[in-house]
Amino acid sequence: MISLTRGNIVDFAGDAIVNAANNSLLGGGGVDGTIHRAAGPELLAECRTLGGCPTGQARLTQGYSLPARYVIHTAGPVWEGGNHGEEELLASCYRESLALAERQGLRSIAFPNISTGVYGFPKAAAARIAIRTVREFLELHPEMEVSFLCFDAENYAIYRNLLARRL
Ligand code: AR6
Repeated sequence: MISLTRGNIVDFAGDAIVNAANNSLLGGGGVDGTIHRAAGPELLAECRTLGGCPTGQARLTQGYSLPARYVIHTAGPVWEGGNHGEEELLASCYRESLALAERQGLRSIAFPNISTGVYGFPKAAAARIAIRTVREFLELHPEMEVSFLCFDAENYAIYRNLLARRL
């Protein structure tokens, strides 16, 4: 099942939220900074033990002070014009995050719009990749509940239109 919500991902009270992190996993701005502030300093302490995360892959931590039980950290691609494997790397972020959740027995998971902030990925293209990749995964794992958690109005409108049109 796919749902769409406009809001702040740190308020999501399901099994896991996904963090749009960087390769260091040591925090940053945007949604990453908000998640670290809301989770508390234990999150950074656990992230320090992980040794980073290659672009397109995902790592699991506890959620600490967050309502969500776990955080799945994924490093999205920086948009460099589209000819540097950005689309496949972004799809990989969604696929690897879902696979990690499924291996852990987590059912409800919320995604932010990975790479569409500081990393500059065009929002409509990113949304199409996110929706397609999640739908493909849900065909094999229909028990999973995936929320797209849009913070900004532009992303929310893009997702609402794409999900309604099944494109
Ligand atoms: N809840 C949900 N979505 C949010 C929130 C929030 N609280 N805050 C922002 N967004 P960005 P990136 C949306 O820049 O492009 C960090 O410094 C925002 O509107 O957070 O993947 C990391 O450490 C946008 O649509 O992530 C990395 O260095 C989306 O989250 C770098 O930024 C992603 O924006 C990652 O850049």
